[in-house]
Amino acid sequence: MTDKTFAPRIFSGIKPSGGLTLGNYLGAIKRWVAMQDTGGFETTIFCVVDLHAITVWQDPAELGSATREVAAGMLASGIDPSRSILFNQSRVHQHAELAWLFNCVARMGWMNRMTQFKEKAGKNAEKQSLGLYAYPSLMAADILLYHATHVPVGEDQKQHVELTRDIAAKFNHDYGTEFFPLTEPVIEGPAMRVMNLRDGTKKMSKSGESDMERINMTDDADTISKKLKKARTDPEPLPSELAGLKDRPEARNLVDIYAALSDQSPEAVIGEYAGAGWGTFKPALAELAVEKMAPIATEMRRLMDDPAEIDRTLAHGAEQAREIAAPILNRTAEIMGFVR
Ligand code: AQP
Repeated sequence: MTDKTFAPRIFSGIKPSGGLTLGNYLGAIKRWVAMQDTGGFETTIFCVVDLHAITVWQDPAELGSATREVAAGMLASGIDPSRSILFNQSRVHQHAELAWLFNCVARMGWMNRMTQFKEKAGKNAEKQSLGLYAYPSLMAADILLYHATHVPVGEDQKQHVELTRDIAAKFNHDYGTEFFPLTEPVIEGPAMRVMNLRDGTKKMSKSGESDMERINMTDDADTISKKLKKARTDPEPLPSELAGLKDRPEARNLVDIYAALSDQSPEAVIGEYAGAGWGTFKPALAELAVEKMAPIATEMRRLMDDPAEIDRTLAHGAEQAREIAAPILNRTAEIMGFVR
């Protein structure tokens, strides 16, 4: 293994902390499929990050089914296990081991700046798990364990990928090596932050309180249509320029969702619907969302009917992941001076 040249390689993951949402699909999975198919990457690695899920309480009876559901969502959307490595994180123990090494590289001050921890912990920081606080260090391990050069993520994860670069740079500097790459976040496209359908200032999340605030990837056609038609908006029609959506977060969100689903820019969507009222735009959006998402939901349900097959796919992916991860962890330990 040379220490300086890094083949273009992608790593990204989703935590099984609930069912997948349209945010996960547009902000992550849809883009991963495109990168797998036409991105020109040497290796594409996608992970169900179950160790991240337990940073907040997960019912053991549900963690397994959520893990399989996330895997089914990736497979149904076009992640192909013969071309990408797909596995669940806890099966590859090197993630946790490298995370510990990185806990000793990362600085408290860096962790204290992480906005996701502040948002998730709220006023109850003292009662959160140590794991939630250390989450970004495990995420850095996930990425650097494979020498991933690019990480496609939504806007919410940008700060964590920057921290991954800080950890790699400090490790390289402290140990006088160039062993770890400085990974680039890939944040592009109109749906890098899909918002809650009831409150356009909040992110659409798996664990949000009301089911009406998100589209689940398992929702059927009627449910998708109903949720989009009931999505909160304002009384104004769509403007003729994108700038007219400033300070209209719910309207902007629906335009961005339309753009991402139809592979257009938000400007092109505004060009087509300038002056349209919600009575025109919402049914058009609902029809488009049903056309794109309902077949994925049907395929997800088919895959989830055969959990043993999903488990075989994840086990095979874990074997492939370990082949890359084990030598990188061993070399890291060697650089740090461990007797192995
Ligand atoms: N609303 C979103 N818009 C765009 N991208 C999103 N992602 C998540 N929500 C949106 C992207 O999906 C990938 C996996 O994220 P994750 O599920 O592992 O973590 P998260 O961002 O914390 O997701 P949730 O839904 O908010 O989970 P909970 O509610 O359990 O905390 C990432 O690339 C993320 O950017």
